[in-house]
Amino acid sequence: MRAASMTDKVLASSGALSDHPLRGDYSVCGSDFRVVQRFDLYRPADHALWRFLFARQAGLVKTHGSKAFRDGLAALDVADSIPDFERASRLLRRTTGWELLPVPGLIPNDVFFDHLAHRRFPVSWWIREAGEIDYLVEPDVFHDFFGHVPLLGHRLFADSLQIYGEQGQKALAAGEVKRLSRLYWYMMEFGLIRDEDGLRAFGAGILSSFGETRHAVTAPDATRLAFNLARVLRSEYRIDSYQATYFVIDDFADLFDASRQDLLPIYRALAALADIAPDGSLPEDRRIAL
Ligand code: HBI
Ligand code: FE
Repeated sequence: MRAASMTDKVLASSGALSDHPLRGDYSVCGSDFRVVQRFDLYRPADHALWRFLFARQAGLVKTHGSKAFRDGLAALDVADSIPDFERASRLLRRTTGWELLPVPGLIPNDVFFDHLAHRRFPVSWWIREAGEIDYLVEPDVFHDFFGHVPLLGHRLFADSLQIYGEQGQKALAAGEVKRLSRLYWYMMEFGLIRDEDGLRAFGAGILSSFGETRHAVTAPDATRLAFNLARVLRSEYRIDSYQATYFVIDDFADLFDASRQDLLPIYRALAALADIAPDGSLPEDRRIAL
């Protein structure tokens, strides 16, 4: 495929991003969107930016991140420079059978789901510029690696993510990707858990964000609801501000069990019900107190 048409395919399948060009180089990837992680193109300033972001975020993760995330992060041992995806893949293949796949950035839904269903996690290989430390439109290597990769070493989370990929393929066929993507958003990106340390974050969108980590776990004005699959599948989300509502699990088994449901009948039942605004509430919502 030509580079221009690959970019078009990504934009067409993601919707929200069509008003700015994608920054990755799509001319060098195959139809699976894999690229080579070009270590020779990282400048010293890129590694320095990684070290800065890592140190700042690792400190917050100690007090705000779930135990599973902290353990996974420590095992990766990537504080000092932009990580080598091959090295991390060797570790993950032994623990949960996952591997990392370098990509130019966002990839189309069908390709994304196929990779997840086969235990390949797509990771943007480039890092943000120094002038955009705290706000970023497309996922870079810090978001993708620091945020998502630690939990790929956790058996139940890793299995849930593979099943999400399979659910994605079914949702594509059923025209239900928009609804399913709310599960990814509110769990894989913005999930909270009550673990042995109390209320903690495990979602990548939270734990790769300096500001949202504290907001999600401690802000009195954020709404935290007990995880409920149907509630999540009805809930709209915003991509341009902190989340107004977070969902809380008690165990990764909650996510695993939800991921395994036959979702087609649930989609059908929900079609008759209104979506819920990001800051909306229902009488039956179960709030989790701080
Ligand atoms: N591509 N690289 C990348 N990372 C994502 O998280 C991603 C994607 N393409 C599609 C996508 N996410 C979502 O739209 C699906 O989960 C629905
Ligand atoms: Fe992400």
